[in-house]
Amino acid sequence: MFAREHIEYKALDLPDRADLTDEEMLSQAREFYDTMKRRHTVRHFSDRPVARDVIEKCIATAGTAPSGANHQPWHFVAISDPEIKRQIRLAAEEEERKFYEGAGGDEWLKALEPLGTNEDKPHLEKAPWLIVIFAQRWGHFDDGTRFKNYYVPESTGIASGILLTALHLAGLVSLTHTPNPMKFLTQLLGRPDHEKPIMIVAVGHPSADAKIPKVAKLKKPLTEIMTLLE
Ligand code: IYR
Repeated sequence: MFAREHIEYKALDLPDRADLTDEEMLSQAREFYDTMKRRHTVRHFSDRPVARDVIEKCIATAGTAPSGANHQPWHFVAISDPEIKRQIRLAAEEEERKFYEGAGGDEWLKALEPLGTNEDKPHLEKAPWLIVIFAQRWGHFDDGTRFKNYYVPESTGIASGILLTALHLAGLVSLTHTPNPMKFLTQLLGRPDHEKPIMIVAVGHPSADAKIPKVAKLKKPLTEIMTLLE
């Protein structure tokens, strides 16, 4: 499908990828950690709008993610249309109602208690943008025949992480929302059947009285998430 040609990494015009000293590297790594430590999932949005160009650039950034065989098995639908947002909210709240009324199961519902979430999802209308991320189970050649995609959840997961990072660096807040089941998004947004909706990312600015759950500040210490074998 793709010609087996290569280009020299060194020949790419990447001046800011020049060799860093160990100190510079550590300082860059620290700076980025401090930036990312300030990312929080926010559920309360103001109605301050966000320019479409910003959303487009953040999605383009997500599209730089690595993927299985470089098939880039993702599609992003960016919605600011109030009527479509309203329809998504209504459909999501219908699914969430069943979930919180018991379909989620005791263990799951208990795990969510500290977050204080419920079936009301006003942010799906309030946030100026919703980005719905789809994973493509397979791709199509120009002649319409199918090819298989590889590591689809991993690839779309990485792209989603890069999207959240790009939004944060653009000064925005986001909320990853995963109504269960999410199939209604395929129909509502007119996407093909081979695409699986994986999450809705609500994007915007926090409201003046936005709150985050206290537990969200508790990240596991490095010693717990890392094993060092030197
Ligand atoms: N989809 C539900 C439930 C929910 C599930 C998880 I896992 C969360 O981290 C938060 C919520 C909802 O959005 O309310």
